[in-house]
Amino acid sequence: MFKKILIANRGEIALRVQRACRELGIKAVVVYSEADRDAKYVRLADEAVCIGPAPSAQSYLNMPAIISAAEVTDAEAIHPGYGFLSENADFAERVEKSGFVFIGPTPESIRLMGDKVSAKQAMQRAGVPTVPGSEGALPDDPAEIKRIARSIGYPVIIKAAGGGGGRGMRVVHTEAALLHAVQTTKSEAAAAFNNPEVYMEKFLQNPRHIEIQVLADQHRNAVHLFERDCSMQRRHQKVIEEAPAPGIPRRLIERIGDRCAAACKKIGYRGAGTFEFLYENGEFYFIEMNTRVQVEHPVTEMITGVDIVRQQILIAAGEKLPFTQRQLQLRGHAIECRLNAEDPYKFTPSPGRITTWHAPGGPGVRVDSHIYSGYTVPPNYDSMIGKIIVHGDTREQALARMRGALAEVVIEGIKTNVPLHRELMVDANFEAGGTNIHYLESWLAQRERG
Ligand code: MV4
Repeated sequence: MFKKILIANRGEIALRVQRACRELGIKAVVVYSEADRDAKYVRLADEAVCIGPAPSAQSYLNMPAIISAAEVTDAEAIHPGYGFLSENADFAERVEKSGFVFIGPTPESIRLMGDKVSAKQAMQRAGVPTVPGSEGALPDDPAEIKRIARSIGYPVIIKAAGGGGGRGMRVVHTEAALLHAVQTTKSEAAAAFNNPEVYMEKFLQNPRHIEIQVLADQHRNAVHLFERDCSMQRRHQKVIEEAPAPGIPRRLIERIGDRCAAACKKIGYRGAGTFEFLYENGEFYFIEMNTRVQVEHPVTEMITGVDIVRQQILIAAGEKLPFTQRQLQLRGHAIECRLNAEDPYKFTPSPGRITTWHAPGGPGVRVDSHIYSGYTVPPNYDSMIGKIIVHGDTREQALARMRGALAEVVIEGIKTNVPLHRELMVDANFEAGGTNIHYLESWLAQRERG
């Protein structure tokens, strides 16, 4: 097993990874920017290395600085967390070329999934159902593009191969708008991703966003850890996640989960990963795969009892998965509310000093956060400052526990989205379960109108 791991991230996930290291008896090195100098997890770490000034480009995205920090501290492996360099194939490659273990998939897997056209083709070949669309990237011939759109049927969506997570896409409702949309998406993609390739899909109008968590070791074992429902989002930022997904037949999840695990084996995937699907009218359609640990991994940990970050580390060290698919059982229901330092209804960031913080607690309540009374939220990074996760025997119990947890929270000095969460937890449609990806934005618009 590793003796020392470097954590190439910040905030709550840096703390989360550090906790997993401690439990495994592994020393944790954190890297930090000048803006994170006073963070509690920096002090808690066995060693800490300042890697640059506040802007991410000069710190958390600074590959040579991070690799040098691993060298000077004698770390053996690097955990990238989420965001930043976590899905950067070149970084994974440089980590391994420098003699460290990258705690994640191979650079080849990251590259395969980073290109959404190759990802979709690989999944199709592996038997994972995908959204009907173009076979690979769109050709240049305008007549051919029109023919493809006609065969799919309008509305269609044009997506950049280099995009993902909502970047570089355009919906097209009529043939009259098609070629211009393709051209615009291509030039934006060339500028943003240095890759002009685009592909076309049938546009699904009211889907839910359901994702499947997988774990695969380096010995051809792969399992799925069931699903998460991440439909409650605004502008591609998830706000609430839960597991299991309300109202989706278990046999359907088992079937799609088995396909995902089989696909992992087929492509030689290793580590934790997430298959993103759109779910509409009882059907699953693969859209993208994330090759990192995700923000919402705790809801899966709560319903399975599996420590996903611990497993990432063990897999990277070459160990076998300690359970089979059959040994994994779904237990109860979990809900996560993301805590953001922002105006709860206008969503403008609200960095600054947290004067008071009282965390909620009690049975089935978990708080993953690095904040404390007196902590200053820097203005340089994402506004997420933590997560409240609850577990219950039933969805009703989980909901009751989340309402209780949110009622207990005291956070003063900055604005947070806690008031928004309190409202959503008593919303009749959320309570009923199964709302789609557009629900939150229409709820907010409705609320605005009064
Ligand atoms: C789609 C779609 C409808 N039809 N693809 C947005 C993020 C990226 N991961 C894929 N996205 C979508 N792809 C087809 N063929 C609708 C979305 C979408 C969406 C997906 C998941 C969660 C939130 C979303 C919000 C708007 C659009």
